[in-house]
Amino acid sequence: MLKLPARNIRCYATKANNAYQQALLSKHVDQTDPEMYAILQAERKRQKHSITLIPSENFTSKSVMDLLGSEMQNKYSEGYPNERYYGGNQFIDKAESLCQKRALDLYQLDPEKWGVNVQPLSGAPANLYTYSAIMNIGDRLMGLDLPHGGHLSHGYQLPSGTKISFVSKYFQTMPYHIDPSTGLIDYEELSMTSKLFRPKIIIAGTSAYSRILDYKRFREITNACNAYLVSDMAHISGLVAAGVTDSPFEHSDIVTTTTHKSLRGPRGAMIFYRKNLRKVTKQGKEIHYDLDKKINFSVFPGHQGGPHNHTISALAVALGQAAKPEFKQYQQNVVANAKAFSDELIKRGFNLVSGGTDNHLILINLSNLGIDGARLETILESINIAANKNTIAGDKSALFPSGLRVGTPAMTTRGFDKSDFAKVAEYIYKAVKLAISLKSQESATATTARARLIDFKKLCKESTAVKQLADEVYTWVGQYPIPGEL
Ligand code: DSN
Repeated sequence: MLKLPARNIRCYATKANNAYQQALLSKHVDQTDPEMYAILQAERKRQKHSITLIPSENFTSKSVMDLLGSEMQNKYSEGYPNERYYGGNQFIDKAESLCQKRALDLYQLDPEKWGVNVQPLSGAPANLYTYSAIMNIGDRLMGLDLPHGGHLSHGYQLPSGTKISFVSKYFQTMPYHIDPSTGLIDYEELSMTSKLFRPKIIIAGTSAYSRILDYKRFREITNACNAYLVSDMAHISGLVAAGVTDSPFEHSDIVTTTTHKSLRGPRGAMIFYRKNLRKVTKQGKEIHYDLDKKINFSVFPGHQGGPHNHTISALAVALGQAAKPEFKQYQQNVVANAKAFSDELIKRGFNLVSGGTDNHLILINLSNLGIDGARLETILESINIAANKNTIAGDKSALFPSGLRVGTPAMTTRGFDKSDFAKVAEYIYKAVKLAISLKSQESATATTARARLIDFKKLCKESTAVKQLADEVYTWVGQYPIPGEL
C-alpha cells in the first residue's frame, strides 16, 4: 500500500473537504436541490398572487428573515442567559437578553414586576408549559369552547366526551361559551360555572372572536374562584403592542402569545409572568408570586431542549420594529381596514357574528346563504383568495362548519387600504353566488358530505367563471409588493 507522509494526507483531506463544500455546503438551494427549490418558488408565487385573509397569518420583514436564515441556528444553548449547559454562548446570551428586554419594553412592563420567557417554540406548546408550571395532572382549567371561537390549546373535548386536545387528557377542562344571541362571551355563565368548577386557571383568549375581551371582568371572575388569569393574546399581540386595543397585562397573572400573527415576527411564542407581590391578605400578610422559577423550569428543562436561537434573534428584531411609530400606524390601518371590510360585507347581505368587529378579524355566519364554510373556502382558494372555514356556535361539524374567518393583518402589510378591502368583499360576494350555483350541479351519486365536497372541487376546477375570477385576482394582487421586494 502506498504510504503518504502525514502532511500530504492533510492536504488531500482539505482538498476533498473543499470539493464537498463547493458541491453542497456553500451553494444556494437553487443550485443544490432543484426539486425543493421549485416548491419554494411555487409557494413564493402563490403568496405573491393570492389575497391572504387568514387572520393569523402575516408577511414578516426582510430583517426577520435575515436572522431566521442565519448562523444563530447552528448553536446549542440549553439553559438561560449566563446559565447555559454549553460553551460558546456569549453572543447567544446577548441575543436572548436583548429579546427579553425588547419584549418587556414593547408592552411597557416594569422588569421588577414582570418577566418573560422567549424560548417556547410556538403558541400551543407555550400554553402547555404555562399550565404545567402551575397545575398538577388532573387540575382544572377553563377556556372558551373551540366551536365558540376558542383554541385547541385551551382544551377541547366533544360533547360525547372524546378528548380531542391532549390538554383535556392531562387536565380537567370545562369550556365557557358565547351567547349565540349576541355573539359575545357569556360572562354570566362563566361566573356561575367557574364557582362550581373551581378551576386553577381561567384562560382569556380567542382564536375566532372579533370583539374586545373584558379583562377586568375576567379578573373579577378569576378572583372569585381564586384562580390564575392566563391571557392568550396570540391573535392581537400586535394590536396590543401598538395600543390600538385593550391590553391584558393590567389584569392578568400570565400572558402568552405567538409572535408571527399580528405581531409580524418569526414563528415562535413568549410567556410573560408576574413577579414579586401578588396580594396582601386581610390580615396584612404579603403573598408573593413564584411564577418566574416555575415558568422558566417548565419551559426548560421541563419540556424543551435547546432554544431556537435564530428564532429568538429574529424575534428581537421584530420586537424592535414593533416599537416604531410606523408599526402603530400599521396596526391602526389593520383595525380600520377590518371595520371597512365588515361594513362592505354587511352591505352585501353577509351576517357577521356579533354584527361586526373591533379588531383584525371577522367571522361570517353563512347559514342564511345556502352555502357552508368548506365550499366557500374551496372556491375562494380556486380564485386565489386564502381564507378559512370556521365553526359558528351550534355547529356540529368542524369539517363542514357554517362560518368563514377572514382578517386584515397580512394584506394591510402588503398595502391594502379600505377601498381594496371593499373590492375583496365584492370578490367574496361573487364567490358565494358562484358556489351556490356549482353546488346545485353536484353529482347526485355523491352521497356523503366528503364525496360531495370532492365533486364541488372538481366543478370549481372546470368552471370558466371561476377561472376568470382567478385570473383577475392573480393579476390585481400581484401588483402589491411583499416585504423584501421593495
Ligand atoms: N392556528 C391559529 C389560528 O389560525 O388562529 C391559532 O394558533
